[in-house]
Amino acid sequence: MSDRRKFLKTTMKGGMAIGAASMLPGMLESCSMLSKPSVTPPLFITPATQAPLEYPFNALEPVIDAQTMELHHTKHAAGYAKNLRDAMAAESVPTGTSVETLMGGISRYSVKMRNNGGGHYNHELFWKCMKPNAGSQPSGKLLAAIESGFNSFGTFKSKFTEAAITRFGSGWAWLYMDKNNQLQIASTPNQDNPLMDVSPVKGLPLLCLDVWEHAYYLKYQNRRGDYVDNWFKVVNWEFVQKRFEAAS
Ligand code: MN3
Repeated sequence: MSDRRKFLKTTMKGGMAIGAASMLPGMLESCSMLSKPSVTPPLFITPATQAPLEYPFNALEPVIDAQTMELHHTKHAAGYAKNLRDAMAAESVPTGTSVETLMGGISRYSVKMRNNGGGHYNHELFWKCMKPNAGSQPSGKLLAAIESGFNSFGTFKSKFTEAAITRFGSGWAWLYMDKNNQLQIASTPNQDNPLMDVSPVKGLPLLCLDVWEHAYYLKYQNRRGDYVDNWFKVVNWEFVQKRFEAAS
């Protein structure tokens, strides 16, 4: 059974198990949307709790300092996860509902759900997109797709950097796959992401970069460009590549 079918089956079981007839139209809509390749969540499905960080807080030094990582993971991101669970309880969303499902129908929920659901999802993906001693660029099918979509890895890097540094205020930069399985670069404001039905850019996020000041201010202060340049040294291209291959 493909991951997508497994995911849909699990989602539907979750929807049926609670017996809440009022949830079904929403679940069904989400499911039909999730059946498109652009939003199939490959490799993992995000619950409303934080996964353990796969490396120590100081592992990404000197690119990201330990204090920033610790505050970011245990305060900022933990706050989004908690507020998301509170919103899910207040708005009667079954606790087993994946965050991906929630994102696809986020327009039906509160601003609190949108901000904290996005905040939680984006950070869970962000931690996985980084690792210590990372390789400098992707390889295999992902590299080929980047070269065909953006001409070269260098051009991809400049475009992604531009998306990250020109995002006014707080937000995220993305490499994502659109509904035609094409790679795209975009940025979103606040904690929005391409899985959200309210987002003007839609698709499956493959790689994300947090450009909120809390992600870099202690070390880089106002120098977001330096943070973005250095961040490429810790991108976990193996993870992004596996995610890409699972989705395409
Ligand atoms: Mn953040």
